[in-house]
Amino acid sequence: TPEFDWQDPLGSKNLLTEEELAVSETAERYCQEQLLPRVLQAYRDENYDPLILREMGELGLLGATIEGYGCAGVSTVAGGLITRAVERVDSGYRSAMSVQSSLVMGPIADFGTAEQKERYLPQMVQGKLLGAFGLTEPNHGSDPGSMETTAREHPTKKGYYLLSGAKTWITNSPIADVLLVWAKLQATGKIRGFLVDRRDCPTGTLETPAIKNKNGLRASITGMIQLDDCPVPHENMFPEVEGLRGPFTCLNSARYGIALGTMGALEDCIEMARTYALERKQFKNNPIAKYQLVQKKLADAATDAAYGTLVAIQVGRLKDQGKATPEMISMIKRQNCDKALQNARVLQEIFGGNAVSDEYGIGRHVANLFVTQTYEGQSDIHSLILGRAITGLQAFV
Ligand code: TGC
Ligand code: FAD
Repeated sequence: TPEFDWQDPLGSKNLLTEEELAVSETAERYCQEQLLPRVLQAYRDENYDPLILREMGELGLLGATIEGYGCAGVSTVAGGLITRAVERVDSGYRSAMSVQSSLVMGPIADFGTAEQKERYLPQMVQGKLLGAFGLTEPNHGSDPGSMETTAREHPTKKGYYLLSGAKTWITNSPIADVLLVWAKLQATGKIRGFLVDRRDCPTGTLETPAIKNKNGLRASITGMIQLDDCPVPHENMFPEVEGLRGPFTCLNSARYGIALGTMGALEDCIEMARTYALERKQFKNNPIAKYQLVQKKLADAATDAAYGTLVAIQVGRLKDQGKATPEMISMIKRQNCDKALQNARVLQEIFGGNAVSDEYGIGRHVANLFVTQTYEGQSDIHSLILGRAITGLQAFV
């Protein structure tokens, strides 16, 4: 008779191919051996070491689902297993990687010209060039369609646009070499994607100040993108994609990565809480793991992690077959982020006063998971996307 495995209660491993298991193992080993030992100090210092993306590049973990240009070309599920391994250590490390892979390399692969792909992808896959994705603005977060950033024809320099506007809460922006900025083309009023290459921007036209003193995601660097008549050559605009379809197509991939990624963070919380509960003794020298209320917390969390993992694998398979809808991605992004946050918060109680020490790591996951529930569409926004699909009536406005 098969034995129950509390770390994989519903046997999700059985759904994975040999290649996916190998990718997962490589990623897990790197993350546990190389990332885990440095995360506490990085979080305390609010510091992100860009060398991490180099290391990930060497292992083939960046842009892993993309075909060609030195990318690994693995399945969507394998890409998700990489995000799960990274987020088991810290959501901020996963964020830096997701932006590089899904939100900058992905759209260049999907929408870029042959020259754009040749110029950026071979360097980005190695982590030698770093990317940022600028959609959110100070006045427009959940409603990016109302953005104010514009691109107008350069009045004197032929073949150039001038970009002006501000993006905020942008992962990696202070360290990025190439910033994918979504802006309205003045001539048409339509949203277009522009590859703003820091190396080519004259002084004073592009600033990317960091946003400091965050109370979550501190091991990831976040900033603004301020554009003041920044000249960008016509050939740096994505040639065809127009409107919100551009940014949202890549968000489908990034949101998928978060759905499996947050299961890694939750699994780490379960493992830490279980170990703690077995070691901590209260009342007649009993481990607190013996008490029913503590066991229920672990049972709830393990159930949600197992369910969340299975559905993410199912949707990943459908995505590779061209059968996944954006609403499916909304459903798993919302559910997995919400469940990871709720359970992590409850598991935190198992640590008693020690939960307050950052050495125990659970508080860091809780603070990070709030952010995962907020970015890439806050959970209530995903509820409205689902509500619209179920009723045919939109409730945004
Ligand atoms: P709506 O009318 O719904 O759609 C406008 C156009 O966009 C298309 N579209 C999609 N296409 C592909 N995939 C999707 N998921 C799509 N969602 C929409 C749609 O078909 C339509 O195309 P067309 O050709 O007909 O024009 O637009 P709306 O303005 O009513 O949108 C409302 C809403 C709520 C759906 C949308 O704005 C939304 O999802 N808001 C949330 C904002 C968000 O997710 N921001 C993410 C910022 S990036 C980020 O957070 C990165 S953090 C990364 C990290 O650190 O890990
Ligand atoms: P708002 O849109 O102001 O929403 C505030 C609240 O109101 C939310 O709870 C929301 O659900 C609710 N709300 C809004 N509209 C409605 C409605 N119609 N009905 C009901 N409720 C509603 N963005 C990028 O472009 N690139 C990045 O790399 C990036 N990285 C990020 C990193 C971090 C650490 C953080 C915190 C954010 C990042 N973001 C990034 C921005 C993120 O995507 C936005 O914060 C998010 O989309 C929400 O937008 P907002 O903060 O403006 O909130």
